Amino acid sequence: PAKLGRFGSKPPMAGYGKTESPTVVLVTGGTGLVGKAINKVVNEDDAAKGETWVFLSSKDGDLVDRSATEAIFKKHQPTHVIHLAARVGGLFHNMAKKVEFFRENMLINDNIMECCRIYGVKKLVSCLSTCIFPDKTTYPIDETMLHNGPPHDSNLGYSIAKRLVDSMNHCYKEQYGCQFTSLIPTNVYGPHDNFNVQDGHVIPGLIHKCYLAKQKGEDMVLWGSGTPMRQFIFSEDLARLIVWVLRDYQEIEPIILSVGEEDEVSISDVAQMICEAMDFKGKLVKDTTKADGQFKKTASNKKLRSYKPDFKFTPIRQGIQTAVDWFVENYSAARK
Ligand code: NAP
Ligand code: GFB
Repeated sequence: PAKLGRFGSKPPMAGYGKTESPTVVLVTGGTGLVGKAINKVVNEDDAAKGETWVFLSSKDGDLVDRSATEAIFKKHQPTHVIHLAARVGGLFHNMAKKVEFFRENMLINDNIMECCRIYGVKKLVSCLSTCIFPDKTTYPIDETMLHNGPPHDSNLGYSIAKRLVDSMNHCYKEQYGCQFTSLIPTNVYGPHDNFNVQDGHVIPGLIHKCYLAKQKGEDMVLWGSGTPMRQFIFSEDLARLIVWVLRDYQEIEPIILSVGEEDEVSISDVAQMICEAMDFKGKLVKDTTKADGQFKKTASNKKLRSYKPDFKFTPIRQGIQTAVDWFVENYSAARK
């Protein structure tokens, strides 16, 4: 049988003994929460032997800037791109900076898509998020509902920029035949997260607050009512799924990458798990003057299950313990 190509089941390019150009995978945002997890997974993946994987940080170039982006593509000549780089933040950061979340992400995404087209990238995989789905919706949410109404106002800027990626993936395919697709992760957590209390997401924010409360013998403050519901995916599970999307998922349509609806937990439940993982014996108090944001955004992973029925997710208690242990061990170097 023809030797299978590294990516997917297509054999190497046919004709005149031409072989495929060597695989160069460019990972934008390669130094963040998800990028670091992909780096770890790829280092343990035999299929990546003989491939070149480049993990970018903003130090390699500001992707908001078109010429800096072009210079990166010129230098690395990627055959595949996993596009993670974005202005990313939790509820409170999004509420405070809607214009910047829109502009920076829209500019980054436009630069990446155009450079992928110009440099003939064989496949581009971009990241959306379950928080960009319509706020007024039926549950569970699935991939077909992405544009069925306005997103929750708290992250309007971020959501509009992200939704444009899906719309433009279809335009690039129709007009230029580009293989551009996107994935829709639910809330992600794990080592190398952004633990900044004001700007970060809930799990790293609560881990940081719990650490400080324990150290100072003070109460730990949970913002909002604690009643909102979320599905959380451990970063290394998401990383494995992203590599699978790059190699084997052939659709232009987005695919939700999330634990099942049955794994949805409340913010209060998560706070309790963090206290236990940190062995924090103090009081957990709620500051209900702070926003709750979306009450729920329950996503279906039925489409993912149709491709990968046996994929095993890390149980949330185990994932939170790993994230807590990493933060305690790496406190000085952690983003906070
Ligand atoms: P992160 O930890 O904040 O990492 C962001 C990465 O993007 C970093 O490597 C950062 O570089 C880079 N970056 C930011 N602005 C840049 C710029 N202007 N030019 C070049 N690089 C830039 O983010 P993450 O949580 O890994 O998120 C990765 C992707 O997943 C994003 O597209 C995000 O929208 C999506 N997502 C995340 C979540 C979540 O809960 N975290 C949920 C759904 C979807 P530096 O390290 O140099 O700053
Ligand atoms: O992860 P998070 O900030 O963002 O979670 P979203 C916010 C929820 O956790 C709200 C509660 O219900 C908050 O009231 N919460 C409790 C806290 N304590 C804290 C805390 O110390 N820090 C934070 N941050 N929240 C985001 C979107 O929505 O989802 C982003 O805004 C992104 O764009 C992300 O896509 C995945 O889950 O509400």
